[in-house]
Amino acid sequence: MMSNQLMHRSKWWSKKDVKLTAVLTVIISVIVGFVGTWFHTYFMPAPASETMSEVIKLIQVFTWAASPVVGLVGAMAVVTLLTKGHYGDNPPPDADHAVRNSPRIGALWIVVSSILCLFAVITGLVVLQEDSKAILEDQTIEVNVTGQQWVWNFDYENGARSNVLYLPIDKPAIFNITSVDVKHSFWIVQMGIKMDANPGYTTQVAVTPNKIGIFDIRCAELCGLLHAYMQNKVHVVSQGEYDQWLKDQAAFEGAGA
Ligand SMILES: [Cu+2]
Repeated sequence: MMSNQLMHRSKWWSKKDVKLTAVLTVIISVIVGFVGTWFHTYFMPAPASETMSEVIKLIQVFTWAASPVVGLVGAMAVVTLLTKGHYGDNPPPDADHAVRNSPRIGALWIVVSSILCLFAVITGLVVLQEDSKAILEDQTIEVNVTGQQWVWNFDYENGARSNVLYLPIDKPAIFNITSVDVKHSFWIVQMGIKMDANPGYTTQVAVTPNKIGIFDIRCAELCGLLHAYMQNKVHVVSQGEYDQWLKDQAAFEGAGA
């Protein structure tokens, strides 16, 4: 009993295990921050749109914002496992649980979590907003995207139809997305956009490609046996090359009809 009272008289932050937890929190946070941001971006393709660059930045910011939480929980787990023994038949009284019994720490934790959540929501919305800005612009390409088991089809305003997507560089493209059978998800991997394709429904997403090349289109919603093979390509080309392709493709469709 006496030792209990003595313990509460000494400041909690001067306790050995609290100091150890604090040091470990910093070390684990820094490791998780560095490894987390490196790990994520290492496996991500080089961006082919501003949206993708923003998404990668967002992942890094979120990883750094979350790393102190991982650090604190990890440090507490390590310190508890290393320093707290088995009490046997004499468990410590509730008064010993300085952290659990402190309303101040509880309140602080609610405030910190709320701030972290708000930060994630606001920064996320700011980046999403960048996507939809293109929809409001006049100079846009509109493509109707139709998902089906297990291919994507693209219909252009001039009647051209293809399962290879062509886009001119530096011009916003709007996709009107739907599906003829089950739910799919239209994903241009290197451009950082992904949108559900629902039967009987049209969803929209926009992006401005900023790199010439051939990139991957995938389905990001498990949609049946050959879901993994539901892959098409997008060719990002110059405006002139795009216009020519569109004309040829429409003529080809016309000849076939
Ligand atoms: Cu699919």
